[in-house]
Amino acid sequence: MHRAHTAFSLALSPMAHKNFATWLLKSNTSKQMAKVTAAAAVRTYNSAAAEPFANGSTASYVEEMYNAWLRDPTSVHTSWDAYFRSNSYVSPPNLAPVQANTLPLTAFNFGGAAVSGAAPDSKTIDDHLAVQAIIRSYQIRGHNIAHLDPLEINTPELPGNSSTKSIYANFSFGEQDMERQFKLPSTTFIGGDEASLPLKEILNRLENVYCNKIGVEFMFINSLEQCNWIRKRFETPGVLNFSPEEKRLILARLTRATGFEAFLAKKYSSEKRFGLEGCEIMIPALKEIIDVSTELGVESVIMGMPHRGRLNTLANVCRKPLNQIFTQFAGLEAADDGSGDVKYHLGTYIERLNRVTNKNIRLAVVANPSHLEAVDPVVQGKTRAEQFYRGDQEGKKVMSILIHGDAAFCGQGVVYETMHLSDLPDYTTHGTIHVVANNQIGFTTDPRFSRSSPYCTDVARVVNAPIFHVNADDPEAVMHVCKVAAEWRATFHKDCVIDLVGYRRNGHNEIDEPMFTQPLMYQKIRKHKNCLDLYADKLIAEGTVTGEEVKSVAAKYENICEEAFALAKTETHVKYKDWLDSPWSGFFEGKDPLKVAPTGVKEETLIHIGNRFSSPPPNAAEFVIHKGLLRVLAARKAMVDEKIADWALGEAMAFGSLLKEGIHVRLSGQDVERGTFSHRHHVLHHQLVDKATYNSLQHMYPDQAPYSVSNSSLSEYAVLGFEHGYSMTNPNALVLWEAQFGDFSNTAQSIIDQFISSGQSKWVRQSGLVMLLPHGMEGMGPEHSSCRVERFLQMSSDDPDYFPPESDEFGTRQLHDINWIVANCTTPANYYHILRRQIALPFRKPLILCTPKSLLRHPEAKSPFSEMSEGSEFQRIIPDRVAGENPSNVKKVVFCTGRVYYDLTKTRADKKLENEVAIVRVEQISPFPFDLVKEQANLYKNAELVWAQEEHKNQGCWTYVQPRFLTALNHSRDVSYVGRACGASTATGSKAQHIRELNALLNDAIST
Ligand SMILES: Cc1ncc(C[n+]2csc(CCOP(=O)(O)OP(=O)(O)O)c2C)c(N)n1
Ligand SMILES: [Mg+2]
Repeated sequence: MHRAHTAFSLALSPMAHKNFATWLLKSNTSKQMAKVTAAAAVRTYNSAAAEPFANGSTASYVEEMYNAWLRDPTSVHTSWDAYFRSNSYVSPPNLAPVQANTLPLTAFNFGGAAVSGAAPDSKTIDDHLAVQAIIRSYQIRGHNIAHLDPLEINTPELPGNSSTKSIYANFSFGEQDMERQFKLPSTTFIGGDEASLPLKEILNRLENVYCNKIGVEFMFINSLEQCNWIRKRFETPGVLNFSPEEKRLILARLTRATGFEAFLAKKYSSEKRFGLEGCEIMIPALKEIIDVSTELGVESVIMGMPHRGRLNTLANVCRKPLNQIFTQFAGLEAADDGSGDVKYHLGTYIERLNRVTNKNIRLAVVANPSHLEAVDPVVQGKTRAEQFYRGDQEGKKVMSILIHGDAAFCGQGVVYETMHLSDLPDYTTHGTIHVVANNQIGFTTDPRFSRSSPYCTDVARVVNAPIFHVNADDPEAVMHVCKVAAEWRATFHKDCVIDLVGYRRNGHNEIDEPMFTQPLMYQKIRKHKNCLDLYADKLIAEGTVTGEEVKSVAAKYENICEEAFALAKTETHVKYKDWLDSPWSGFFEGKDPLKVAPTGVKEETLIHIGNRFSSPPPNAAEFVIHKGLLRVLAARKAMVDEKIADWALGEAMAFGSLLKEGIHVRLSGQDVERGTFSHRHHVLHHQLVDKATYNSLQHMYPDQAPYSVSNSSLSEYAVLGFEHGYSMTNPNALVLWEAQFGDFSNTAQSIIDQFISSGQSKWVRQSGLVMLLPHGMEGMGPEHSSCRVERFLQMSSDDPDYFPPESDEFGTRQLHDINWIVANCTTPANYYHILRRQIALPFRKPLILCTPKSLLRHPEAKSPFSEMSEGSEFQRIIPDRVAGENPSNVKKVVFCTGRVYYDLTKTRADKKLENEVAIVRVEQISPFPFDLVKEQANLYKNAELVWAQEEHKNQGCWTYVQPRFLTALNHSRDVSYVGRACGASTATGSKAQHIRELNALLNDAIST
């Protein structure tokens, strides 16, 4: 393994000589320092070496130093002596809780070296410090030399004789010291009830705990409590003892996991299934995590995982009916709408009794695309939402498990972004258990070419998550690690990682030939017995089971598979609905699928919301608000009194009225609380008291739904994925994600392409997520200008050549049939309505909304309350009221969308062409309002029709609207383009050029 290479080279590097172990152990730099020295010496690559003195990983060590120095200043290194003399160190009272088995050093009789009760001599102290350093070395570095690789191809080959004896010979200790009794420090639990142990026993126990089949990486954690918690779970004698019943359960589960893959291999030998062979233990591992978590109170587990072992997980962890899985191999037609997905991407949702804990449990595996790790934030968002709606504030009832491949875990940046959400107040899921199915290969690439870090799991260190590496061929070690992981999560509600180090018995998929690229590895694999056989042999040898029992368990499972296989053969269709991961029970039932609830509300409601939104907190006298914000509130109040709304007020009206109706509103994204453009100000900050805030939208009505608004981390990929996952959970919530500027959303492209645009078609799953994308060519340069609306439109699934049948339900039916809605509103009222329509619809569709920047403060971009009150509704097209009164005078109709409308009207006014040029706003671009465009064109029978846009010709809406215009006009009239020429970049960086281009397009558009 790559880790070994690093450990080894650092042990030999000159840097290694400088570390604490060399002087403390009085060792020379002999090559034969072997295991323990290697464990100590690799300190230099650990971040601990660079950490400040008293952080978690070094704190207890410092304290031990300090205690030694107190007893005898010469017993420590001169640098420590200087440090302690400078009074820089204050011994923290609670740093190292004293263990029950701790005795003062003076209580020991060390073979005559010290007399009981008398001060110990310096050799005794030195030797004790050396022992403590050894213990510490094992705790920090033991994982580097643990036997984690079942194939043993990458185990470090340390020079010389690495037998235990020769290791100790190189310390100040010799053979003669092995029986000497040493007091155990408070930072180890290897003694159990013993306060001291012979050196030999100390070394044996440490070797077993830290260098056997489990490698625990945890000493970087900045909490002594957490470090001690972990030490206790691994060091306490007997923790790895399993009862015969437990062993039989592991065997039975391993049999099913192995039998499932074997059955598929037998029946569908030429089908890709991304089998788990070489890491089958993952199935019993997941079951153990779920069992222990259920026992500890969890009722719902949401899982995300890639291709490898997915079918096995559905079958043997979720217990999805086997016949449904087998049906996926039969190549049948689908019984329901949609385009479906390949079998190893599908999701599932199951409620069942956990037979081990006798508790009901809900298990969901979230459907995911090929894009590795993209599902991670989606799972987190869904988990967070489920916790929120259950009132599970600490994550005691709902948890997530993320399963990763080794190459993807370290290679994909979204893993890091997702990890960084793990402790944020509005994004935490209170601890995720990450399981890495580490088969030591990614497709055809070896780890040494796919990562620069020693382990594939190092990304988890940034959030202080403990990492439990374990040899996947040791089922009992794996189960222990899983148990500890589940308990860790239940105790600390923080992430942790299980690194299951196995191998991949076949090629990347079952059709691939692995010998092309990994010949030596696969020669080993061919000779290697599978985990089930190894474990069965062990249990038979120790007398826990008989050979007959092993065979009968396997035969029983094969029968179950055969029966399901026969049943699957009787199926004539696959049903996508069987694979839904987030059912919305009760949402669709009894609803007219084409009836939209009204979006206008009573004027008094608008006034009430407006007044609250423009008022300081009720305790205003004590709550010091920034003067600038007092002016903002006063301006809002003046608007409410005049019954008009600007953009921020229109948005607040939408949110407030939905909250009143019991709809939870969640707005998330970078700096959304204030708003990138300082227009929103949903969270007022007390100018004198830290963390004292007021959010008026949370105080609109006593019985309102909750309002969540949260500044996110500076991520688009993970945060958009998270909000998408959030929106999947509850249809009765408005979930919005806002990009800082629209173009930054492209760093989340795979969430947009793989989930938002296509999720319903692939996985019959709906989402009403709103993406707010600030957009507009305002001279800000190539970035900060375009949200690349053309990309969203290109993915819209309405047919450019098809004019749907006209009826009263035309608009709703279009919404029903399309994959998402793309709009660019020009008025606060229309923004308000389109947000409310998201909830008024009897189904859910994602909404991609280009949102304004300068319009936020534009004096004309305001709406009277009458356009938001009862009877008003969203306008897909806003006709030209003035020109429309005398349409026969109109020579030219300019269709446009978004903020350019205001520039066009100003130019028209300047040219006094209000009667001759009509300007029609297309507010909902997709699905295209064929009916209303036709109506407008018919109104101006003899006029020239143009589409004007400020984006370059190959960008913006033109390529989407052009063919649809022709369809709407039945190809009887033409529509021509006015705007910028094609461009590679979205906008010029030169202000002067920007103005020149804008004026040209405005003059072109407004001319007759
Ligand atoms: C984002 C992304 N890039 C590339 C691929 C193509 N691909 C599929 S599996 C795979 C190897 C994955 O290796 P690992 O994460 O170790 O999982 P394993 O297949 O070994 O279980 C690659 C590169 C992909 N699916 N997603
Ligand atoms: Mg792999």
